[in-house]
Amino acid sequence: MKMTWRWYGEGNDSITLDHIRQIPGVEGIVWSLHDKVAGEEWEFEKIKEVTDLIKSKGFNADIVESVNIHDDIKLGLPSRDRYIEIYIDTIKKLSEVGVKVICYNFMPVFDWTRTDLYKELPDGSNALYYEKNAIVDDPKVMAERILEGGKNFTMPGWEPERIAKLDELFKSYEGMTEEALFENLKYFLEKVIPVCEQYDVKMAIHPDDPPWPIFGLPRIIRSRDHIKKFIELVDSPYSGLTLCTGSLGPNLLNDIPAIIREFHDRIHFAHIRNIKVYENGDFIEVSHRGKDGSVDVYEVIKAYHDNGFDGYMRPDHGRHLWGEEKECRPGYGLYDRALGVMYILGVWDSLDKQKGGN
Ligand SMILES: [Mn+2]
Repeated sequence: MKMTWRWYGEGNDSITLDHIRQIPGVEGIVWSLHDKVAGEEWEFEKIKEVTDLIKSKGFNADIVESVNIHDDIKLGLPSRDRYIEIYIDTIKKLSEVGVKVICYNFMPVFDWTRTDLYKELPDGSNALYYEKNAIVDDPKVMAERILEGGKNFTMPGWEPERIAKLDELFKSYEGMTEEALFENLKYFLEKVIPVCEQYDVKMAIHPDDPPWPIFGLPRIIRSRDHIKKFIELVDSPYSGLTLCTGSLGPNLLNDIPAIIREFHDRIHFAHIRNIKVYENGDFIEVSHRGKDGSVDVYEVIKAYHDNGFDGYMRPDHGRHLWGEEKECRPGYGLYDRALGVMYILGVWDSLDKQKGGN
């Protein structure tokens, strides 16, 4: 297992690479060109500049999260072929600097969704929160809330350019079914995966967050059965998963350790996050410690360890601690994620010892 850390780039993150160097065990930086909107070309010079900087601090730059997919691909419009060409061009450029895994998602219109970015926990820290009844009918109201909470940082999936076109976007998805969305994903993968095989870059789809349909839009990566169907769309190891415990976790019917054991050879990137699900179905992000939430984080890590997982892992979101919410990105503060790294590595190292390793 290779421990990594998501970093949003210079000037776009309150945390620096020098901070990250002091967290034990972090080998790689999960990066992206965060000023790019879906469908835009990625210039090689910009890719090289970011990855050179990351490597100069002693980290690998093996994972990109994310290269976002243009809505025309998700919608299956004739213009998708042009956007797929651009995507393929990006894959080739990324392979040139040694990128091994590209994380992406196939959620219509919205990426992740929350109703409160700074909900206070009993210990005085605060975290991202999802209240079912606070999902308002007008998605624009929610978009405004998220953009406001994001301060001046870019918010992946919530780019103002996209939000401005929300009405139009919703209209184009009218009548979209799960089946059609799967078909459009298959079309995309059939074009892209042969290139990935040739250039040795693995695609890793991120599950939908939260794991249920919102605003009447279908969501197709949210349970064991959906993942099974995805795996069979294009049966290549290069078409794999970013397994996110925080995204699958809010549906308590998802047995995450069992999902990891079943699909481990197609998981290229593991996101570890704990969430606490309340009786009414609302949920909040909590510390990585298993006992603090509804995800049995120990069993999750053990499922990876038992299967000799040698892919990439990162602590996903964390709470905001010790007042850091004033400057950090929502969900991406320094302290709780650093504690998360130590919890995950603590479990991992003790499992190594039990197996007789070192
Ligand atoms: Mn995640």
